[in-house]
Amino acid sequence: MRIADVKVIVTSPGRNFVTVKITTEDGTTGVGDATLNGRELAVSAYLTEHLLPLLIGRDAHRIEDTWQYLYRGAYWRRGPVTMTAIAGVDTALWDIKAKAAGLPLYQLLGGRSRERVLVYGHAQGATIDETVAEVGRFLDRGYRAVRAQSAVPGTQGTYGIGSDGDRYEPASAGLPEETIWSTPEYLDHAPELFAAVREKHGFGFHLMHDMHHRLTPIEAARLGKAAEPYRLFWLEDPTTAEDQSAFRLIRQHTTTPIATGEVFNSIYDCRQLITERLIDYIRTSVTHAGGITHLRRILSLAELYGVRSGSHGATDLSPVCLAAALHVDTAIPNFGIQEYMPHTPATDRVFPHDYRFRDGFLYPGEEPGLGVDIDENAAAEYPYEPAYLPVARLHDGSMHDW
Ligand code: GCO
Ligand code: MG
Repeated sequence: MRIADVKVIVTSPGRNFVTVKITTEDGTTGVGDATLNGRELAVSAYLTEHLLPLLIGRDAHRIEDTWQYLYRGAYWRRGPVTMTAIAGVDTALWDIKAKAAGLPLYQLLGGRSRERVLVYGHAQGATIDETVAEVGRFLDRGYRAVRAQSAVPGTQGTYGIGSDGDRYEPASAGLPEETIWSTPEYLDHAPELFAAVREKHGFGFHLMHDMHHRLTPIEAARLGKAAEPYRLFWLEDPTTAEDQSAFRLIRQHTTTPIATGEVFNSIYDCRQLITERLIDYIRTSVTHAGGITHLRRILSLAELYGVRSGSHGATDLSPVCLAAALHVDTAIPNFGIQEYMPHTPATDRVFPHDYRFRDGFLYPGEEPGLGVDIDENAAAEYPYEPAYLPVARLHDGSMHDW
């Protein structure tokens, strides 16, 4: 089954997405998500200029060999651009293989380990009261897990707060938005948010919160301790993870579970976090960690150490990524939870899909392959628009982690 054609489709139905579409000689097609928020065209150029010429004529069934060829064959290893580009190709090849077998992808990954995929929603508000009300709205719609974020007084443009209901879209057109951050205010505010949510809605659902890499390890340890009475499902991205050993300090101080990994792109980014049991959930996505082939390795390593999955599912990961994630979630033994932010109607139109949300769970569907496609005519209606993620500064003007 030779690869006859490979395309990179960049489309912007509300936000930018990069999609790889591979067609084999017999006309079977497969799609893969290769979106890297704010750096989309770097991945698109990497694919178009450097990977696509290598793929024509290769056997589409040789997924592992193609992965090794693209990873080792570049000499230059890892990094978000490389690994996202490889992910796009890898996911499309898995889609093709599953279609050729006439099976939904999860069957090729070992078959069902569960009937449905538990998801968490993202509740946001300009005040604690607003966020508490939003959490209630999610619970009313059947969600069993909700991440609560609320604007922090004394800051400007807090992470996780937008204007678009169920979804939070941080990237904006033009140059990066400048936001203002203050850790002391945040450390006082966050426990008040957790207390208010639990007081109003009780403990009968999973509550999580995203710190978005902004704290030092000792600050994160303090917040983890303060959060203990509210029994969080997890605290997400407490500190940056270039130095994985930094998580030891957090671990020494708190029993609040820790999740991280959305910016990781290889198993080497999380090896120490996993083998030293410094985290409870690994949140790496199909799109940013080299596709299904490499993500499976990460999740298998995690399984050995009792670390569960918590796949990143923000709106900047396309429906193609979400579909792929749901097949992985359905098959693996060490599934934890899946992030779910519904895409805009325009995005759903460009990417018709078989997965469905019902009562707090997602179902990947039974169509052969990933169960998602790209409508190229619809995609062409939404040309690329330059957009960036925000940056964060402290009150004195110095740069902080956004
Ligand atoms: C999440 C993430 C996102 C990221 C975004 C960056 O947990 O959903 O933190 O909101 O900021 O995916 O592109
Ligand atoms: Mg996050």
